[in-house]
Amino acid sequence: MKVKNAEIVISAVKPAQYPVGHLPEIALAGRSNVGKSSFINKMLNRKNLARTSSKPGKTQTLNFYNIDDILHFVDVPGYGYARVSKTERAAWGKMIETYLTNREQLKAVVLIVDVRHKPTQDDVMMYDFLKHFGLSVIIIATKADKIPKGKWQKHLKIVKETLELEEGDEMILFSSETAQGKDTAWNAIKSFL
Ligand SMILES: Nc1nc2c(ncn2[C@@H]2O[C@H](COP(=O)(O)OP(=O)(O)OP(=O)(O)O)[C@@H](O)[C@H]2O)c(=O)[nH]1
Ligand SMILES: [Mg+2]
Repeated sequence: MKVKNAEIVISAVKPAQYPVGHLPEIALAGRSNVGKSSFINKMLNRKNLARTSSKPGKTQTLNFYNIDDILHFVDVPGYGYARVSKTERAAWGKMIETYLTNREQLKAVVLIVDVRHKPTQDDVMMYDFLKHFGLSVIIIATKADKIPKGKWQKHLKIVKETLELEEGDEMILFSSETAQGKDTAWNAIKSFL
């Protein structure tokens, strides 16, 4: 997909702030610092549209990006960041849950995991949560550039087995450094629009 225009529409914390209209939405979920915002930037060929950081917890709101008036990407704050208070975590949970479970425009969730590591308990919980609510899921195993090619298959197998990936849920090896997997990811996303 050749993206011409991509721009932030709004940073929302509650439904009243979500964009109006009927553009289909694809949400990005995953552990804090896993590379959600980097994924968005790479998919859009933009360096820093979605703000990234080497420190976890950069994205704190639901950030809606309009892509050529065809779809919205929704950057979701990451989970599993230890240095937030219980109260903050509860508010976070409520905000994400409200969005993921009530948004008619939401067509699929891209769940991003780090291909180098076995998915965490939080990753498994998120996957189960998404499936429980009947959402379509695309798994992106990112940071492929950080492990040698010879180890990719072994790591993908661990991701698949740990998440207990359901038949039909696509898993795509990706890198925001090299753009590996970008076309495959776009095809997967387009199949849900
Ligand atoms: N080598 C490599 N580094 C990556 C890749 N994707 C992300 N990173 C790095 O990982 C760090 C976190 O990336 P972000 O995109 O900000 O992660 P995030 O999931 O949006 O994080 P939060 O907003 O805090 O939840 C940054 O330092 C990125 O440069 C990748 O595919 N390869
Ligand atoms: Mg982010």
